[in-house]
Amino acid sequence: MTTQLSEVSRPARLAADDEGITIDELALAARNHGMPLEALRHDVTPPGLHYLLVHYDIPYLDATTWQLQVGGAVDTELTLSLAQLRALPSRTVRVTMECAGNGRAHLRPRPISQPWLVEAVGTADWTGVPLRTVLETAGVSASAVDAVFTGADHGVERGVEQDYQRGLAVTDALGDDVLLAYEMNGEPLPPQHGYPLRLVVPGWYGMAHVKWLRSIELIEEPFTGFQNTVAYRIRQDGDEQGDAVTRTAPRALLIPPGFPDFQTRERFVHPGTVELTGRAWSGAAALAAVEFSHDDGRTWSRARLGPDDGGRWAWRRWSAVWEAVPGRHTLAVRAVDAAGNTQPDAGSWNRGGFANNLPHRVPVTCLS
Ligand SMILES: Nc1nc2c(c(=O)[nH]1)N[C@H]1C(S)=C(S)[C@@H](COP(=O)(O)O)O[C@H]1N2
Ligand SMILES: [Mo]
Repeated sequence: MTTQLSEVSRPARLAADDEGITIDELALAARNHGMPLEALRHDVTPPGLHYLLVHYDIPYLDATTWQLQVGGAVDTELTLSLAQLRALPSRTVRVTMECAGNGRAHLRPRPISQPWLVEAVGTADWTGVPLRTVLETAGVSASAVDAVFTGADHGVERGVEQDYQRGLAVTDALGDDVLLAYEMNGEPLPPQHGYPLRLVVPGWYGMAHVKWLRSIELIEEPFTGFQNTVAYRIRQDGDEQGDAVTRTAPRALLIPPGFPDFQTRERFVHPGTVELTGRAWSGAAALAAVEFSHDDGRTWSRARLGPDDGGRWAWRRWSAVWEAVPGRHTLAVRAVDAAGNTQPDAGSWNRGGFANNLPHRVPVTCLS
């Protein structure tokens, strides 16, 4: 047995054609739960139903001694307590957060990692201090290019020991709605969602929203840490550099209609008019439309979009009507954004299973 961690990361494995979910994937899935799709009914996801993703262990932090360090290429280094952060002017932003690996378990071949179906999403009202306020107080040097956010959690990933760390370009870090959040839905952050402080970067996939934040360091070269340059890259081959995973692609989800079978989750409805509803969002360009199909994507029609009163970063409700007739059907939905991007049937496969957005398909049996 080796007791040395390697200096070089190994690429994540792809499952063999007929390989079922492994015990390692099951262990990840049991720790990192998704949001049950019926919870799409809530504008704001109730606590405990929001999806969860923790790479290592949830740190046990004491907010009375915890401090945030801000340093590196700044005029004045800062050390801030939670009380000091709470005393600054606050903002609340409603944000739909989605893991970059959402949908991974549907890909063929399947990248071995957290085996999400499509439920790695949730919407919360995040309250905190605009990151810009803290950065302006510290005075970011003109030479700074990236801000590096470090969490209090520590682990090993593909052979490399590390703190969870992400770099974000200074221009993105100074964005209007980027928060250092200490509340989720009006309550202190739960331990699993980053207590006492996390970063929230609206419109970006989950990996950017660093939890259990303990330091922010401004650096003068682009950040080359693991989570930016090794993980979270869109690659076809394990050894190419690939493109960074950033903002969310459009996605619509359907609340599975009718009632389920306990073991298989197969859905049943009775014949007649079925009201279909769900949510859709897009981080890169604003959501423009949702399309619905009752024949497995052969024909599509426009769904009705609900109000956008949750703001730019929150999902929107959509609805459609389906006249169910006896038999087996596959319902499908897809979102379209203002830049014309939609959810392709093929072509979003990549080695890590990131930012893939196949249309959501739900098989339903209409009883006679
Ligand atoms: N410190 C730290 N921050 C983290 C993570 C982590 O493991 N450690 N996971 C990231 C990933 S991959 C996702 S998808 C989101 C999940 O946020 P949530 O668990 O609050 O839904 O947190 C991100 N922030
Ligand atoms: Mo994630």
